Amino acid sequence: MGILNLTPDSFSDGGRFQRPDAALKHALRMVEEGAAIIDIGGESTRPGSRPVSADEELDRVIPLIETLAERIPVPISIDTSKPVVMRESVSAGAGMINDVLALREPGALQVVAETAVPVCLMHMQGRPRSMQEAPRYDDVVDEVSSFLQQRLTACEAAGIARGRLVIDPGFGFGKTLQHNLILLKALHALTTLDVPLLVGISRKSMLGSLVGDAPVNERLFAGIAAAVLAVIEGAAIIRSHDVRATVEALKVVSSVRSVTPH
Ligand code: YH5
Repeated sequence: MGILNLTPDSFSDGGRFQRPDAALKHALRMVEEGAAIIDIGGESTRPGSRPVSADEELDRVIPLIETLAERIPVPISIDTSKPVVMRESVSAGAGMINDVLALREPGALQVVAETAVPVCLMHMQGRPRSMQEAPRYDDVVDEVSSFLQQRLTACEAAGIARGRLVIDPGFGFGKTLQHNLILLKALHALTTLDVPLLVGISRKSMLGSLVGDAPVNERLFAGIAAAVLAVIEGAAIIRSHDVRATVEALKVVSSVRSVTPH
């Protein structure tokens, strides 16, 4: 899953965010590099960030989804927690919903039940504004696993078929470095829930802290190691900014896995 960079572009003449042609070019490049899904969303879930309004989010993502849906050959995933953005994005051509709140916003379960697309349910302790202030767990693996199990049950009760569901432990979302490391080491435990596992570690601060406080643009090698470990431990989808490097590293993992002696 390639992350479509929607950072503000000072050369933009079409609003606060990247011009559609620049976004399209980036998406096409990630597809060429091997991305099977393109994830788009605002920046509202970074630690310390404030929520954006639904109108602002719709203005930002709907025109882009309409443009991309006709021009790229892989599904577009919409990274949002707002039911109205989910509904309008699927109408505009999105083929997946990626929700860091795991459909806990009022109305989200019903909106998703009225669509037919896959949905990723992510674990987060707290809210982006304050989630990194004092994350606390008695047993992080147990708590993340129980939460995801509860959300799977809530989805099925709302009429969302289990075959549409994907889960994600939410690296960096209300977790200390130690919590993140424990989760990565025990990732395999989540495969017992019997739905595909998505992992997003790309460029996150946990990588920075492991390699001498590296800035965001110097976390690639650490991110590749984390992606490889995640796949070995059972991840089915890796969410990454660095598609070519990730795909090449994971080709090595797949090749070793699928080789048969003699
Ligand atoms: C995720 O893990 N993450 S948005 C801080 C960074 C770098 C990257 C520089 N949406 C996830 O990518 N959806 C985000 O420090 C997500 N899983 C799923 N399913 C945060 C992000 C980031 C934050």
